[in-house]
Amino acid sequence: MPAPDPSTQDPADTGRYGAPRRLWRALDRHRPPGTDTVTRGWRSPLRGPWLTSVYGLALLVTLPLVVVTGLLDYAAYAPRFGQAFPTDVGWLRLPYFDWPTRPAWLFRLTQGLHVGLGIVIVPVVLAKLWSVIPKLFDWPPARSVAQVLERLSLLLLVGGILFQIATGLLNIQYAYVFGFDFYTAHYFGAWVFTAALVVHVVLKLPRLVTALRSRSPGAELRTPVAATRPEPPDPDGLVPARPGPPTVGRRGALALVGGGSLLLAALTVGQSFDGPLRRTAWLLPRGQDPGGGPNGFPVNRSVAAAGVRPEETGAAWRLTLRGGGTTATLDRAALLAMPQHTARLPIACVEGWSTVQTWTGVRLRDLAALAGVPEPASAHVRSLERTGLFRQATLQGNQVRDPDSLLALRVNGADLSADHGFPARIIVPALPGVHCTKWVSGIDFRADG
Ligand SMILES: Nc1nc2c(c(=O)[nH]1)N[C@H]1C(S)=C(S)[C@@H](COP(=O)(O)O)O[C@H]1N2
Ligand SMILES: [Mo]
Repeated sequence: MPAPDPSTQDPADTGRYGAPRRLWRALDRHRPPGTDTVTRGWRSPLRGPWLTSVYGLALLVTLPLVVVTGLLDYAAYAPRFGQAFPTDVGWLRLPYFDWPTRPAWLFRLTQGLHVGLGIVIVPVVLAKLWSVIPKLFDWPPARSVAQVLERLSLLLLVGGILFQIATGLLNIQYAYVFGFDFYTAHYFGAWVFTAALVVHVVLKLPRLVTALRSRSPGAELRTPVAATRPEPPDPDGLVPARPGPPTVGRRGALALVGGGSLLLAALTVGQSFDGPLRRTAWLLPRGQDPGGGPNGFPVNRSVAAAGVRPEETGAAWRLTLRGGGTTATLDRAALLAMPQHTARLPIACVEGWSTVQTWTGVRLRDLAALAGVPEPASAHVRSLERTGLFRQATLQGNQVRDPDSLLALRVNGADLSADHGFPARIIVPALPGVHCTKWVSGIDFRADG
């Protein structure tokens, strides 16, 4: 081992924290081979605090919305009935509240924003990571306790967002390729990511403000490629030491990222609309043409996939209503003989797609009265399905009592198709699609919650 070079000796190396300091210095001199070649290759003159902060600002505005709408989607499942996924979240439990039935498009909005924004921010997230990637190779890897903690929070932040995006995108493609439960992973992943995000924002907000003030966006958007200059060297080392010539200006970089987001939006929003627009959602499984006619809208789980047999939904089908000590059994003719109510309501699936249709059937509150529970506090709905997570659901009192809450028998003037839940299905304003149970076989009304 060569003798220490006196010119690099620091007086502090002999002090109280001399040993750790000497260790960092040794690390500093022994950067893993190759990493400096890699970082030296990153010479984009665009990298710098301003551009990083512009992407950061875009995420600072959108990410809280994605997080909050995601948590609202969870709350909409009525976790107090033990039917949200994951069921047991320990002390990460959200306060219980009754999910409202108004506005009827509430869940359509929250799930649409969560999934839609989650898709649209992907180019911004990638651009933001690109803008800071040299920091990943910072050497020595640990300079101080504060720096180690900051890097750990960044690991959770970057790992967290990539994990949430990857699992979310796979889930809406119905690609369950991971070996774990999506809901559990996405829920806990969300909390890890959110905690890291809060730390990151607290640490970096002052720098974001300074960086954004350092350049005029208007001037930046007017600067041609040839006139693009690197930002002045910054304390974080985002600006490369030896910047290369610009191949694209900041305007071009922002246009590329913004254009990418717009393109993703254009190829996905269609899933939230009916008519020809739905077919523009090329990137999504529910963007395909659902066929025409009164039952021509997307099917989540077909009758065949659910294992419900034709003989169970035919003349032999009966609806069993239970409640205040009585049991009522009705066939479809008896239901059709009751007062019919029509409502135009959405089905909104937590996986992002939604549709609005005109449903006709019997009010749930009329069925509750028939079962001897005129003031229901909850209702448990069963279907003919024997297995599957969504073969049953519990509805809150306000969801049973809403005048538009139906056991639907018909849609758009025609009988429900087998795939849409014939002989009868649940439709409730603002209820998550998963709880709009198809092929209903029985409802238990409870007066006490
Ligand atoms: N019995 C039963 N009902 C069900 C489901 C199911 O798997 N089984 N899927 C639910 C889900 S997740 C959604 S989004 C809606 C979709 O209704 P649709 O297939 O009529 O569009 O049905 C709900 N009803
Ligand atoms: Mo769904």
